[in-house]
Order: sequence, then C-alpha cells, then structure tokens
Amino acid sequence: MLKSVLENIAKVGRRVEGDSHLSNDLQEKLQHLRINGYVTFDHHVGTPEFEKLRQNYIQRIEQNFEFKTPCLAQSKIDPVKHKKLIENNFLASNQELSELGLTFEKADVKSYSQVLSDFLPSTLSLDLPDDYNYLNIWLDHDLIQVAESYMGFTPILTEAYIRRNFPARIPVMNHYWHRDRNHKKHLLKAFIFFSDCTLKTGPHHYIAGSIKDNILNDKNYYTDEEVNSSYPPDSGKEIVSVVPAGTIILEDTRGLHKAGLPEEEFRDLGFSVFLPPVAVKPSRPLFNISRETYNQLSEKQAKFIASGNIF
Ligand SMILES: O=C(O)CCC(=O)C(=O)O
Repeated sequence: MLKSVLENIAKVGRRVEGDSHLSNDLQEKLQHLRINGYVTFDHHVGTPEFEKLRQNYIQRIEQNFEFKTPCLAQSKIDPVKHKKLIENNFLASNQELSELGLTFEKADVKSYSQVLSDFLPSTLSLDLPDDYNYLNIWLDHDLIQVAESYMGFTPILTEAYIRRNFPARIPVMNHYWHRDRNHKKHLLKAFIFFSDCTLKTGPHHYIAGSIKDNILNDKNYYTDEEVNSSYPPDSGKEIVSVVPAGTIILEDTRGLHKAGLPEEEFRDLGFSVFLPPVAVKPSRPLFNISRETYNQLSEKQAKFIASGNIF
C-alpha cells in the first residue's frame, strides 16, 4: 500500500484531495473540462488590467521588436527550390531554416511594417516577459485551481509564450488536426487570447470529448475531411474560438485540435503548458523568470514554477 502511494507520488507529484474546496462556479468549470476536454474563462474580458497588458504586449512586438529571431520569412520561400520542405510542412528548426537562408535576423529589422512587407512572417513569437503581470494571467488563480483539481496534483508550468499569427501561404503542422503527445496521461494547455478572434483571424478548433475516444489516434496529423467524417459538422462537437480578447481556454490537448489559418489581419495568442513535475526537464527550461518576479507570486502560484525556470 505504502509502496504504491510512494510510486504514485513519484509519478506525478503532490496529490490534491477532492474538489469540495472549489467555489460552485469552479466546480462547474472543472466538470465541463472533465466532460468536454476544454473550458472557457472570461473574467479578464474587458478589464482595464488586461487591456493594459495587451498594450504592453503590442508595444513589445511592434515597437521594441522583442520577437524571437531567426524567424521564418515566407517571402524567401521558393516553391520549386523548397518543395520538400513545403511538403514536410516546415518541420525544421529555426537553425536549419536559417542555414537554408529562409529566415530574417534582428539586424534585418528596421520597423514593424518593414518586417511585414519584406519578410511576410507567418508567426512572430515572444517568450513570456519577465513581468509579474503576465505571470498573474498565465497562473490565473481560477485557472490553476481548476487545472490542479483536473490533474489531481499540482502540475508545473513548463512552457509560456505568445504568438502573433498572420495569413500564411504555406500551412505548418499545427494547422492540421492533431493530438499533443507531451504526456500520455496528464496534459493541459491554456490558450490566452490577446486579440479579438473571429472566423477570419484564425480561431482555435477543438473536438469536444475527443480525449475520451480513440477515434483518429493512429497517426500524427489529420485532414478536415477525416475529422468531418468522424465528427460530422452537425454533431456540434467542433468548438471554434470566436472570442473576445481576454478569454482563456483551458484544454486537454490530448484531444483533437488545430490552429485556424488566419485569412486576414492576425491573431495574438498566449500559450501555457502544464505537465506533471516528473515530466519537467530541469536542464532545458523553456522560459525564465527572475527571482524578483517569482517572489511576487502568491504561495499557490509559486508551486506551479519549477526551480529551473528561476534565474
Ligand atoms: O494555435 C492554436 O490555435 C493551436 C496550437 C496547437 O495546435 C498546439 O499548441 O498544439
């Protein structure tokens, strides 16, 4: 008995007992997540605090050029020369793309509009800023309580970043339906909308309930046709995120999902990934926060941060 308890702790982490400590609203959210594989939080929509954060993010992208480079420049893609890469949906590291001359660097950046016109980026990525105001959304108190109860233990925030996605000539892997494989049993991702999302700006798509079935689970990617034939459009299973800025969708991405390809403008989306403590690779932290920012977190929030992420 003791042996199996210890084994369980080693497998996942500190267990969280029951759901009764949650408010009625959060119990409902937890129930929704358990049944459907996703749940939506809208308490940041329209708040001055979120709008201030959004403006800060826009400034980091459009004025300070804090996005990551090397960055893929769709303008440098030659459909003939890069046929293989296109067929592989650009499954290559930034380093490999850079060696092929398909990226732009910080030194190439003169202004935001020049980046868009010269390089046609499909995505600009920003690492989570070392700022408590961002962490406080990534570790939103309602969200982490639901995440913890769903998993049954306190998970660790292992990835944290924001992406601006533009219309792209060539789809990449996550534009196709897939199931995330980061962990077989315990995985949650939060999608934090930093812009109003419409059908035209590339909504996120999810098949409700698909974590519970074993349909379409034998290959890495699926077409719309394959998904439509297993989950007909009139079944109401496909959830499409037409939502205002400030919305957070917490999702078990072991279920079927895909990124919508923007047809116009862009969409800004924050990402967080929650995994069991044992799945954390201390040698490879995927985001960093300073001790000063860490010290601003509540006791509860701090439990979601691994020591390897603090510098
Ligand atoms: O950008 C999105 O809407 C989804 C991204 C995705 O597929 C993923 O993070 O696995």
